[in-house]
Amino acid sequence: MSVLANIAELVQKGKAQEVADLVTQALDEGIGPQQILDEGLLKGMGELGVRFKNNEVFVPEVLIAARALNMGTETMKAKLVDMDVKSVGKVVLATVAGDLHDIGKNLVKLMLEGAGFEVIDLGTDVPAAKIVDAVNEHKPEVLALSALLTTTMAAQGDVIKALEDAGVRGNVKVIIGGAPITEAFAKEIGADGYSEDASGAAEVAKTLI
Ligand code: B1M
Repeated sequence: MSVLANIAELVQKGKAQEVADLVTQALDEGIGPQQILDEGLLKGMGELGVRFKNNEVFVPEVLIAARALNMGTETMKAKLVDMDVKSVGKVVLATVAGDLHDIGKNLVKLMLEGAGFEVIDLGTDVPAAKIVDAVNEHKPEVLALSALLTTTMAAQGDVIKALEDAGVRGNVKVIIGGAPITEAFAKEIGADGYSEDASGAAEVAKTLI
């Protein structure tokens, strides 16, 4: 089995340390971080996602796999993030209220950092009021919001409304993303930008500032 196929399988089994070791091995073999992500880490999570949908695995297995995946991306962080890059701007990043999914958000963070942004990560399940407070405190050029559930995507609109109510909407560009999000939805709620993937989010952020 190839090292990437092995990574995909071990993510599904939640073997965090083995995943980290194999990511290091893959990097040593000269495989690029993007390929390790797409054909190893995310492939594994994608396959597990199908089994999750079919009720073949349940929340605990998916959580353990998520931890393994995050350890894999952490192992690649140094490769994905050029530490010498001068900060091109500040981004406040969050997964919106009611939503605990953080793998996509963490990838967005890595890509933004790789593009030279300083990222203030508020975590998951972040209420709109807390996001407005962070915008006021940190004065970022960009606010990046992630949502993975059809039941939480509306919370991205709530954040924009809260920024308007606080009189600070004009101070920050808002970009949104996540599996159920579309360009049309971004327009509908008045976001400034949308991307379907993490590297696109960094590109959109750059064009907005
Ligand atoms: Co959840 N979950 N989950 N889950 N989970 C999904 C999303 C689901 C599609 C599974 C399914 O049924 N097929 C489904 C949503 C259905 C829907 O709303 N339409 C679902 C459900 C229903 C649930 C629960 C309700 C299950 C339950 O309890 N009954 C529950 C909700 C909890 C909550 O949030 N309140 C739940 C819980 C969980 C876990 C906690 C077990 C775990 C999360 C662990 C964690 O994140 N630390 C989990 C996981 C892992 C998944 C799946 C399997 C994988 C998601 C993932 O991380 N994908 C997922 C099924 C699937 O997607 N195949 C599923 C990899 C990640 C890289 O992709 O986050 O989409 P993603 O990010 C992408 C893009 O979307 C984009 O960039 C990334 C790629 O480059 N992107 C952005 C993301 N944010 C962006 C922001 C941007 C731009 C791009 O700009 C700012």
